[in-house]
This record gives sequence, structure tokens and C-alpha cells, in this order.
Amino acid sequence: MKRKLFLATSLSAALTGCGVAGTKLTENDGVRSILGAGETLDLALIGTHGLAREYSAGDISREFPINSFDTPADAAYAHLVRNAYASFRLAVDGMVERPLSLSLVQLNAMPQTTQITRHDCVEGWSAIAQWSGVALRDVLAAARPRSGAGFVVFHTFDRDANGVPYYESLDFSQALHPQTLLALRQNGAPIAPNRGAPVRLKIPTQLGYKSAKWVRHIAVVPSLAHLFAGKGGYWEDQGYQWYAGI
Ligand SMILES: Nc1nc2c(c(=O)[nH]1)N[C@H]1C(S)=C(S)[C@@H](COP(=O)(O)O)O[C@H]1N2
Ligand SMILES: [Mo]
Repeated sequence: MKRKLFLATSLSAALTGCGVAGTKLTENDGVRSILGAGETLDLALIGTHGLAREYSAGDISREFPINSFDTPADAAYAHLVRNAYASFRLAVDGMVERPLSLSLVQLNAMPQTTQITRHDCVEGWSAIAQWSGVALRDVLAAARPRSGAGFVVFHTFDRDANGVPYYESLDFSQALHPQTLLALRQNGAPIAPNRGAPVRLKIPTQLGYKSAKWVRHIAVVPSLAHLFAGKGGYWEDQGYQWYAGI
């Protein structure tokens, strides 16, 4: 119960800050130290990384390939699908002042944003879809990163054929970008199991492998060095570039 109240307080703090997410974030000491002295959030983000192009409804692709490991087949994930994700919790922890454990109901109650953007896979295909959900920066604002935090890591439910988990990471300028989305819906429908249900990352300013499907845990960390092979992502550990800006 205490934990519930705690979460409710931190979430309502995020919700009341809804119209001024940027201001709220830059008031946070942790985020201020990440951005550097005197830098404003919008300058740090838009000025250095730009906005991905947004399309109109008529541009939405009829076919959108599926390109990932298989939908997780383990008992824990199957159980989630069976109970319509009622027992799903997205953990947000690590170097944060307020660790969160967010249900799908809580994520849906946060301010939602929508984008129609293009997904570019490094293998040479692109597809346009509408994605809706919670801006990652709103979730991070609720969790309040501590100073010294450097990266946001996404742990997922799926694994490769050898049992190695998929994971990805972003730095704070990528994570706080206004178009970086924890997507709950694709083309108006809840994210399907084979698309990364119930929550996937959608980051249209970076190549497709950054958009982690089946996100279960977001960890704020000082460095990527001690995670898996230390390169910040499953494919990065095999030699792909960590910075995958388009
Ligand atoms: N968890 C997880 N996320 C992932 C992948 C994966 O294998 N596992 N593949 C990535 C790659 S390379 C691409 S192109 C997109 C594909 O997303 P889609 O299957 O919805 O098209 O997911 C990305 N996210
Ligand atoms: Mo990809």
C-alpha cells in the first residue's frame, strides 16, 4: 500500500507537469547535470538531433515486416498474454530517485502522444506506421534520474537461439527526445504480441534495432561497460554501431 501511494504521488507529479515536461525535467538536478550547465532541454534535443519526419495517415504502409527474434515463448510471457497483460509491470529503476513499477493501466493513464513515422531497418527496408504511447521522457521525469546517470537501458522478454537476451540503450539526449516513445499502440490497435506487446520502444531518429520490442525493464545506469559484452545493445555486442542516428 505504501508503495502504491508512493507511485501514485510520483505519477501525479508527472501528470501535473504534463504541459511543461521540458521545464520539469530541466528543473531536475540529475537531468540538469546530464544536459550540462546553461543548456536547455529543447536546445539540447532539437538543436543537435533534429526531429524525424512525420507523415500523414495516407502514407501508412500496408505491409510492415516483422524483423526480430520470435515472440517470447517462455511461461512468464505466455501468462502475460493470457491475462491480457493485467499482471504486467514495467520496472524503471537504477540511478533514479523514484523507482517505478508501472502497470499497463498506469501507462495508459499518462499523457499519450502519437506519431506517424518511418521505421528504417539496417537490413534495407523501411515502413511507415502510426505509433501512440507515452513519451519516454515523461516516464523518466516521474522516476527522476540522479546526477551521474548516463544511459537508459531497455531489457526485454526475448532471447536469441542461444538464450542470450536482447537489450538496447540510449543516452539521455536520445532518451529525452520528444519523439522517443514507449509505444502502446500501432495504427490504433494495442501492440500485438509479435510486435513487442505490451510495450515497445519506438525511436524514429535511430535505426530499427534501437526500437526494442517486449520491453520489461528500464534501467538508468552510469555506464554500459558492465552489461553483457559492454557495447550497449544485443546487436552492438555483435559489431553494429551503438549510435544509429538516421
Ligand atoms: N526485443 C527485440 N527488439 C527488437 C528486435 C529483436 O530482435 N528483439 N529487432 C529489432 C530490429 S532489427 C527491427 S528492424 C525491429 C523490427 O520491428 P518489427 O518486427 O515490429 O518490424 O525491431 C527491433 N527491436
Ligand atoms: Mo532491423
